[in-house]
Amino acid sequence: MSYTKKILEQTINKNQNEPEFQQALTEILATLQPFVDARPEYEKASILERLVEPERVLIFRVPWVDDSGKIQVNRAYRVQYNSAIGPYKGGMRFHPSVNLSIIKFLGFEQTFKNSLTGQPIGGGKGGADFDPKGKSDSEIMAFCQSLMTELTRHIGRLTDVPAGDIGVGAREIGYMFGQYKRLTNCFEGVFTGKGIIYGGSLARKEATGYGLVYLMDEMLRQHDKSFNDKTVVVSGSGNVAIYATQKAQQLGARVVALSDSNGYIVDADGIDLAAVKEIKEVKRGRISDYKTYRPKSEYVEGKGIWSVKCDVALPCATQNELDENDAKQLVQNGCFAVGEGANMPSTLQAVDVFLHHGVLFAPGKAANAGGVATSALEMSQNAMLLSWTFDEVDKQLKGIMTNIYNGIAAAAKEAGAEDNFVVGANIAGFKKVADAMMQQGAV
Ligand code: NDP
Ligand code: 2IT
Repeated sequence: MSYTKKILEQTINKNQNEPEFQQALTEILATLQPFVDARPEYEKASILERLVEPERVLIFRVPWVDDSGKIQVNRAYRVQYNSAIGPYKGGMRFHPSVNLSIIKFLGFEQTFKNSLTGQPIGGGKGGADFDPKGKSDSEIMAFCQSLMTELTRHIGRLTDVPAGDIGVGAREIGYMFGQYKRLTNCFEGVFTGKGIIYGGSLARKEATGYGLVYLMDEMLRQHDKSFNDKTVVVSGSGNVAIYATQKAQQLGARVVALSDSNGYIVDADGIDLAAVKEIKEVKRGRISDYKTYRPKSEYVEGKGIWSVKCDVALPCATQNELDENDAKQLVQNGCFAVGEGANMPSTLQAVDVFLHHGVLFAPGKAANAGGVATSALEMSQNAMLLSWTFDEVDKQLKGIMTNIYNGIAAAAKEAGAEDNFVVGANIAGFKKVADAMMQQGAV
């Protein structure tokens, strides 16, 4: 049996109750197989055995007191996956679905994603099964402070630098950063996505969504297409979805649908983003509220956003939100490009449908790398004690996304799989981390 296949089987067996982790492993190892098996030096150095095993996994209790005086308990995680090319770097997710499988899949993907950015950042991810929905500000603060009372001892600006993800934005990062500073007596760039007035980077908030559209725009351009006058469907209505919508609209696209976990809205005239920002960023409300701003729009309860006809689909909500049937429907409706703003939003079967039908498909680890890339720019600015303008950061982000596209396209072509950006991203991301591990010996 091939080396890659053997490690895939072994690792799946060893991590039986972790379906999301198994899915990410399968996607990456299956596409790496020809590349790795043609290079016996990787097997000799046990690169895959080391790559699939996180360097460290932390699981800890987070006790906090709610507004009624009752003690609540959540479970938190930090998976420090791989530090071959830089300090562990990756977001924190607060969502009731968070478990070890989800944080491991995210950390594993992050290792490759961070490598693709070309910046010196390793892979990590964390989170908690805490549900921020319906919690007061003081409850959010109590939770964040308690979580940091433990996490502080495990992180540092040159060790592990967390950031935001689902359920974690500027408010949560502020509370976590504040508690870290208090416990360590040290003002350091230990989080990214911080508020602008205390060390955050301009354009970090916009970066994941903007970066996604920059990469897709480059991909379309190199295939004689563009966003101009195209119909786009974006899922989710959080940080990534909002700024992907904004940039797509700036490039002349008509974004006609957005969603949240309750349902989706369709606005054939094009989404009014100011309304969405007020609902989501200010009021922390539901996407169904959009109808009060735009009475002619339609709200549909439940799943089904991928049945809305579009040219370009940008899944920006969560893992496995787009399955095989959704992919078939998109293809049938004429969708010719899909860019993953979320992490692993398409199931393995959905990806197969896209590739089989020649849809231009950009996997999350490349397409949504603009967020973490701009986090690394925030780390650079913090280290230099200075801050760049919005335009300077945005220009660098655009350059990084163009480089990522060119890198994954070249790697795909070299592997004999032109325009298969899943293969391209996995090989390009893997190579740098694997080679760095080889040069550092048995660590
Ligand atoms: P937010 O919390 O800002 O928004 C998440 C959005 O997705 C919300 O609209 C939410 O709806 C929806 N959503 C979340 N979970 C589910 C679910 N189980 N089913 C249906 N809808 C769901 O998060 P982000 O925008 O930051 O993150 C979105 C995705 O992008 C995630 O996969 C994340 O890992 C990825 N990502 C984020 C980056 C960043 O910089 N923030 C960088 C790279 C990737 P509701 O409010 O109803 O829960
Ligand atoms: O999935 C991701 O890349 C993020 N949530 C952003 C990570 C970061 O460190 O900015």
